Amino acid sequence: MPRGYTQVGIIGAGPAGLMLSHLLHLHGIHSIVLEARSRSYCEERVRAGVLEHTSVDLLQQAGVAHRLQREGLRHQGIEIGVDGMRHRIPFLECTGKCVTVYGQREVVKDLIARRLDDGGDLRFECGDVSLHHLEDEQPLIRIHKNDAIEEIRCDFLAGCDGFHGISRASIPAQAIALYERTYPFAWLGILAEAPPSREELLYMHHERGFALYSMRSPRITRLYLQCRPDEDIRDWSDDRIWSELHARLACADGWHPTPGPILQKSITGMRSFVVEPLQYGRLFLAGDAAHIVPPTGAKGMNLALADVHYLGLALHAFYRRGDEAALRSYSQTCLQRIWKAQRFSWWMTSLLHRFPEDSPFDRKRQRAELAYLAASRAAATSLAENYVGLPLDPI
Ligand code: RFL
Ligand code: PHB
Repeated sequence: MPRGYTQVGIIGAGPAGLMLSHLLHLHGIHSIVLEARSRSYCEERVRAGVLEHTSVDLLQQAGVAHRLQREGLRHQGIEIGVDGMRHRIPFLECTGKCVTVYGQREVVKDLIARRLDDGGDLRFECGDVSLHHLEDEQPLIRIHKNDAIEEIRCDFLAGCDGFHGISRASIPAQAIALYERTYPFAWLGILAEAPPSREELLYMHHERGFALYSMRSPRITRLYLQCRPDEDIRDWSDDRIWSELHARLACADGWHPTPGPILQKSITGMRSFVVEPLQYGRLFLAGDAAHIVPPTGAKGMNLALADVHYLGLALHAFYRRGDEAALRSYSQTCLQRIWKAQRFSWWMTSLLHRFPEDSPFDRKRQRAELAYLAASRAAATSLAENYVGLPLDPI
C-alpha cells in the first residue's frame, strides 16, 4: 500500500473495528485501525460476557475461535428468578442452540493477537483523529499527535469508535435521525475472585431491585445490581455490595452467591439508542457508534459483530465485483436486526427491573408477565430464540 493510503480506514479497536479489520484481511482488503487508547487498556476493559451462538459461528468461520472453543463456557439456558424462586429457560430444548460465556476482553485479546500475527496495521494511542470529505470518492483521516499531523486517504471509512467516538459526530445533524430512551436506573457491576456456584446465569427480579449473577471463568464471578443512575461508587463498600447481592439473589432453597475479593467495580448507565441511517457518504457506522442497548439482553457485542459481518461482505462484493448493492443496503440490512435486538433488550429490561415511577397496576402486570414466562413454553421459547441470537439474514 502506498504511504498515506488504505482501502478502509477503521476508527476504534473494540470488537467491531478489530473483527472488521480481520474479515477484510481474509478477503485481501487492506485496512488501518486507529485506536485512541493503549493496547492494554483495550485488552483489560471489563465489558460484555455473553456470545450468541450466531457470534460464536462468525468467530469460528473467521478462524479466531480457538481459545474461545477451549475456554468458553457453553450455557444451555438461563434462570429467571422472582423474589428467591427460580425458573429455568432451557435454550437447548427450546431452540436447539446455546450461548457461550466468554469475556469481551478475551475476544478483543484474540483479535488483536491475530491481526498482529497477520501483519495488520493497528495503531494504539493514535492521537486525535478527525474525518473529512466524507462525501468524496476518497475521504480523509487527519491525525494530530505530538504536534505532528498525518493524513490517510481511504476508499471507505468505518466508524467503530463506540458511543462517544468522533465518527457519528462527523455526520451533519440534518442527515441522520436519532432514536433514544434512557432508563431511570444504572447497573453496578463487580468482578469477584470467587468460583461460580451456579452453572448458569441467574436474572433476579426483586423488590429491592434487579440483580444478575454471571461469571467469566471457573474462578471468576461477575455480578450486577440495579442502582440509581446518580449513585457514587465510593458509597458502595465491598461489604455493602455483598450484603445487597445476598439480599436480592438468595434463593428459597438456601442458595446464595459466594462472596470473594472484589477485583473491579463500576457503575454503568442504561440507554437504548439507534442512529438512522448507518451510512453517510463513504462513512459506515458499526457497533456502539450506531446503537446502544441496555445490557439486560446481552446483545451489545453481538450486534457489533453482526454489523461488521454485513459490512465485511458488502466491501468484499465491492472490491471483488465492483458491486455496490450490498453497501447501499448495509444500513437497512443491519437496522432490521438492530431493532429486533432493541425490542428484546427493552423487553428484558422492563420485565426484570423495578421502575421508580411504576404504579400498583404496573407492578401487578409485571408480576403476571414473569408468571406467564415461568408457565408457558411459548413465552420461554420467545425469550430463548432472541437470547441465543436470531439467524443472520442472507445478503
Ligand atoms: P467499543 O467496544 O466501545 O469500542 C470502541 C473503541 O473505539 C475507541 N475510540 C476511539 N478511537 C480513536 N479515536 C477516537 N476518537 C475514539 N473514540 C473511541 C475506544 O477507545 C474503543 O476501543 O465498541 P464496539 O466495538 O462497537 O463494541 C461494542 C461493545 O463493546 C458493547 O456493545 C458491549 O460491551 C455491550 N455489553 C454487552 N454486550 C453483549 O453482547 N453481551 C453482554 O453480556 C454485554 N454486557 C455490555 C455488557 C456493556 C457493558 N458496559 C460497561 C457498557 C455489560 C456492561 C456492563
Ligand atoms: C456479563 O456477564 O457481563 C453479562 C451477562 C449477561 C448480561 C449482561 C452482562 O445480560
